[in-house]
Amino acid sequence: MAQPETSPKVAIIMGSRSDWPVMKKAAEALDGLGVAYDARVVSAHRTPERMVDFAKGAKAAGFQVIIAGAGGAAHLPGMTASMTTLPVLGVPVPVRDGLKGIDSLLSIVQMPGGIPVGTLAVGEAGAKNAGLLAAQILALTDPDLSQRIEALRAAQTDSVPDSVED
Ligand code: RP5
Repeated sequence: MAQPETSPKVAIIMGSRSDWPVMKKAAEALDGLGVAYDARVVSAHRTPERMVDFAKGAKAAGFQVIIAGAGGAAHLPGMTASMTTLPVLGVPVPVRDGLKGIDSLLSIVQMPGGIPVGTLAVGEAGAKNAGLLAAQILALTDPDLSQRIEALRAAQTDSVPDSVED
């Protein structure tokens, strides 16, 4: 008999509470597919020890995918990826008084070879896609989840009208 899940397989971490309005799109995508997650604030520069503890312990804690969002000089995804071999999906968050997310994007996407971060689009679309991509990774070994993703794709296709007006 299948054992009940004891811990979520997806971690959503972000550098600040101010990232949550964007990062909750990842959470909503996971909610829509029935995938449990843990969301928490882990700052690379304000709480560096919390980041190290999280990243080094993530695999033992049962996580299989990490979604990491940060803005500005966005070290969190890359630093987290350097301390775990779990896949890390990076979401560039646009910050107020920042460079509209270009700063975050370049900080996250330009990882030197050897420590990969799968970087998504800037902002809400990137966060949503990070949630969907995390689910697709888990679905490689979860046929029921794979079917839910197929159904979501089909519903999305069906929702697109072919006419330009009602
Ligand atoms: C980054 O600094 C966070 O990821 C956030 O995007 C940005 C601004 O943080 P707050 O000043 O709003 O806390 O570390």
